[in-house]
Amino acid sequence: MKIIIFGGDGFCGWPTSLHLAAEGHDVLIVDNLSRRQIDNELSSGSLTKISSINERIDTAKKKIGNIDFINLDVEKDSKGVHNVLSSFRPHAVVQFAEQRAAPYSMIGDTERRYTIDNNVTGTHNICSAIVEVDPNIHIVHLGTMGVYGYNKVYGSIPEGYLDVQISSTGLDTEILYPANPGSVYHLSKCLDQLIFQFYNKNWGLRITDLHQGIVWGVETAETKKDQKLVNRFDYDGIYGTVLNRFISQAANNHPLTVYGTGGQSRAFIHISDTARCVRLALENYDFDTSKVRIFNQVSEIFSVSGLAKILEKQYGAEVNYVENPRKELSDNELEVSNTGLLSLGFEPIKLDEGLVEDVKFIADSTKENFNHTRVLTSPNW
Ligand code: NAD
Ligand code: USQ
Repeated sequence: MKIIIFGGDGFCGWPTSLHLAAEGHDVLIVDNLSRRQIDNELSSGSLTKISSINERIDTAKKKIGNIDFINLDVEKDSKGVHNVLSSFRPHAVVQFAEQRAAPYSMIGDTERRYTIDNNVTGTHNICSAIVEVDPNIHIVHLGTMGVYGYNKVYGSIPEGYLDVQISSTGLDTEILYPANPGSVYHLSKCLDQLIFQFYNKNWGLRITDLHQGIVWGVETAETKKDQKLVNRFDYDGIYGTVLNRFISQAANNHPLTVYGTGGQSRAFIHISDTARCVRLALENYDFDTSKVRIFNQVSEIFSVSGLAKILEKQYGAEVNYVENPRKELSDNELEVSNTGLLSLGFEPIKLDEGLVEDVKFIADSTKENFNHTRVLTSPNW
């Protein structure tokens, strides 16, 4: 299959591109390298030393499979998006190319506007160009569990749609799950959902939205094949996500930074499973297109304090409860359906299987890069 990976230089996009190429697909990465730019802006790069995109692609061509790269901004250059679709003629595209950090999106006016403009317009440009070039191209988008909010108000969280009864008429129907974002970043993903709903309704576009939980881990079978293929690993207070932060903190004798009570429950998935799930969604493209297909791309639920306790017990990490910089529930229960991907053959990696290896990798390879002053850098909101 010919596949364009928008955002293929990022934390999720790079290992997914390698995995797809390793499985025999023909992959074209389209990325404007803005994430590397933001590393410079925040002075807090990846803990692993990532190669330049050219080194990555040259190495991947030798060691992995068919893979190429084009530098293009999907938000600013709509013509470029159109051109790359008409020249490469993909069967499918994967949309990872968004500003993905909730804290970054809450720094101030510039970052709020950048996140909405970049994410919403970029995603819309892709949909609009697909209508023109070939409406049969399957769009796979990385959404987030954060579109639902994290609570059990409507019971266990279903895959995208909620069964409801209209009280005035008694009608039983299905609606898009009520959006409940917790940051401007999460809001951008809620807006993406409406774009997909309309493009599916009006032009019948084939769209899969993968509402992914928090990704943890760093290496996959493919990134391990050469040091130049290593994945990025964010640990700072803006781009670092909770479990990877805890892993790097445990490996570097930094107290684990539990925000607030640690009673926040979230869904998690290992980076190798991100790549596998995206492949499953791409390869199983023959589905009912009367609505957007939505899957919850998650493996397990943990509370933040529960994760801290696991690392405390296994690695002797010290736990530090710090004031929560975020506006969020201090405690929540969470239950999430993930039957869609399971039915396609997804076999989730569990935390205890991957954790030891990831902590060891981070401890062995990144000690000199860990900067303790980059850990508590989140803005308050
Ligand atoms: P990342 O920041 O590492 O990667 C995003 C990539 O997109 C970067 O390489 C960046 O340069 C590129 N990009 C951004 N805007 C672009 C534009 N306008 N044009 C071209 N390229 C652009 O983020 P990630 O962690 O790999 O996340 C990828 C996707 O997965 C995001 O949409 C994110 O919302 C979603 N997601 C991530 C996680 C997670 O824990 N990392 C969890 C759930 C969902
Ligand atoms: N947290 C801590 N300590 C930390 C960092 C975070 O206690 O050092 C807490 C936060 O307060 C929050 C939870 O951990 O309650 C998760 O925070 P996070 O930074 O790991 O994740 P989040 O901001 O939700 O965003 C990440 C990705 C985003 C993705 C989302 C999936 O950056 O792209 O969409 O996870 S989900 O959370 O399921 O919506």
